[in-house]
Amino acid sequence: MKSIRQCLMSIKKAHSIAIITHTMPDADALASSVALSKLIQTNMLKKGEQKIIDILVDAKEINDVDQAILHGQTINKKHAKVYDLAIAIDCASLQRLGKYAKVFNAALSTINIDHHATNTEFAQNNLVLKTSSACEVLYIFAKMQQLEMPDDICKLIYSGIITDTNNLTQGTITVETHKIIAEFAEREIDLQSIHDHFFKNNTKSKTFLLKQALSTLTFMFDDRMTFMKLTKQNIADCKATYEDTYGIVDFGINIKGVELAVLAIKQADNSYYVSLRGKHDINVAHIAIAMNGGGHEKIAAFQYKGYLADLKQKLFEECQKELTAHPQKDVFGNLFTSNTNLDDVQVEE
Ligand SMILES: [Mn+2]
Repeated sequence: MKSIRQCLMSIKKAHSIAIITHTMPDADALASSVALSKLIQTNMLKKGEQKIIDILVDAKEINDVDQAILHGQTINKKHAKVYDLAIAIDCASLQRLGKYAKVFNAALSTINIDHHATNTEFAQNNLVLKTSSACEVLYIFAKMQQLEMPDDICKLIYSGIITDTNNLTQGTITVETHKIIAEFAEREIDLQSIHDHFFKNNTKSKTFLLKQALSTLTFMFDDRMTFMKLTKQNIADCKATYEDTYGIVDFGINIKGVELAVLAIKQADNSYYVSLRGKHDINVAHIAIAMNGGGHEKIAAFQYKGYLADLKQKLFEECQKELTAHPQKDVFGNLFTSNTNLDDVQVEE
């Protein structure tokens, strides 16, 4: 609690604030950045006070769906040489800030607001809570400090929650997460439109990219794992953006019996960005960490510099370890019965 109050104090004190989110930003990264900027503007300015609040994000491209989050915002315009305060949001490590890590390091004080279990607590003040999204951390922060949250901020927070949990199907979803959504529903905020915006709005390009990825899909380890790959060229051919690759790996994990899904994307510099998804008892963070990456139990990623053959060899070894440690699970057998342990069920002979 001490750190939450300290965060508020240093935000109030600062005349210039840089809000920095991670490279290749997703909806949660952008929504939490904008929501934080608006929270400060709505709640933390003294009468007549003007603060510099700059949103910085090391992004080459942002797709149209996520771009909508930035509507009315100017990003990547620096209005201070050295900021009084830099706030990293949705970043598990300093590295994730990309080229803006320098700005973060130069700032007079620093805050790290995040929800990743692998967060390295790299700031002076670290507000890291294991929740659904950076947006949910922000909501908790705002509630604890009794900050005003107008509808536009709630919409941003809802956006971060539903996208980082893939429509409330994965990640850290708690009673609190549901309560936040219930509160927004009670306020009659138009949640359906936001939902449709993120989940029923795939572009033709993204769909073609998905088709490409699926054409490379292979099953491994007794069909418990899927592997897909994409290249920068595939993305260009489909006139898609890098962000369009997001969510493709889920088509692997959504298959019956598959408990581990991998998507490897070859980048322009020949390095690979590898997305991992887990199901049941599989913890993909173990695999990501072994490969010098990070993330959550069911969603993780890492970068790899080297040949695909070497990547595959190392990665598949780690995957096999994780799969062997957790035998295949059939969770559907007793899904709709109240008996959680089938051994307890009396069978008449
Ligand atoms: Mn996030």
